[in-house]
Amino acid sequence: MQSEIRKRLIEAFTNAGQEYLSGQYLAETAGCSRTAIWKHIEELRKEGFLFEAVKKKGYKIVHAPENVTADEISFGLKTEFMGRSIHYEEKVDSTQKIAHRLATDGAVEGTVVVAEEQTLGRGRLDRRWHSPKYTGIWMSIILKPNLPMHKAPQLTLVTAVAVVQAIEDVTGLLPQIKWPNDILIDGKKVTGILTELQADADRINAIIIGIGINVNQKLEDFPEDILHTATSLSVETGQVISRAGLMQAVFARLEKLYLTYLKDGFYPIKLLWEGYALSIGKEIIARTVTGDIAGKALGITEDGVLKIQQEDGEIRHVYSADIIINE
Ligand code: BT5
Repeated sequence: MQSEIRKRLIEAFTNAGQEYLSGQYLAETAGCSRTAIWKHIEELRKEGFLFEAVKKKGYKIVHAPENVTADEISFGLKTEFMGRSIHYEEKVDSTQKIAHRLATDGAVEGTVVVAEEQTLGRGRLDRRWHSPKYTGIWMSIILKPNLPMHKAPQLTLVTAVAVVQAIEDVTGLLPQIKWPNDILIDGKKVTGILTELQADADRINAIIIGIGINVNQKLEDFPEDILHTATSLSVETGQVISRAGLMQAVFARLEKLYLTYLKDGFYPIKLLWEGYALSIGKEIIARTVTGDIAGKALGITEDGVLKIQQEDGEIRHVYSADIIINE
């Protein structure tokens, strides 16, 4: 776990902007001795932070490192609770698994599990999510909304809108959403979202939102089976994208949308979602576990359920499926 003191230091430096902070001030803010502050600053230096130290003035951060550390994700983060508690791992089987455990153990809302690499990244229906080292964002966010269980799928859509907005903020690209959980650029998948539940009777105890974003992979990094269907932000922009910066953007956008959703319900999110949706108005096939449903995608209901109009005019509601779009 990230040191609580370093977290407070990063927060103080974030708030200070370009101002210097004295050792005395940092010690008071972080609640430790000045000697301890010095040691923590050394730790941050080892992680890649660069400080400018000026006699009688104190310290200022002049560079935050590129590799993703919990400290770097915290530096510059301006949310209330989303991403405020970060559980960082170098290598895990799946961040979902760890997040489930933390949620059961009482992790606070907004806690995030991030890993540099996943050996068994999960998709839906036991499919695999390819999560190679250092190149993507593989993370699980714990939310604890007071909602009935049937509303949980709406949070997948809330998250999809937040990720699209964050990608747009950071790269200028304009991705689209394929119901329910794929984010595509020019028809290729750049992000997958997996929402899992911990529930008691009909109430949600915790919701674990897994987000996988392909950030800095090169085309040749993708394995054969997804080579023609996947892309990364770096492939699309020709640039290396800061993963920590993008994570911060996701946290900021998600916090805002999630609070709107809790306050005003799904309707405002539905409008945004439809603005980014790829399949609305198109002829599609929804591949469900009980068979295919073909027809025109009309939109989503108030609950986030996909509406398809069949050739015979009947309107079907689809709760879970893979969508194939007939271009
Ligand atoms: C998803 O499933 O798209 C949800 C993926 C969620 C991954 C995150 S990473 C952090 C967290 N921890 C986890 O263990 N999981 C979550 P689905 O719609 O079932 O799509 C899976 C399919 O996408 C696979 O069968 C492949 O065809 C394709 N795929 C796998 N890895 C990919 C990648 N990196 N980029 C694009 N497509 C991929």
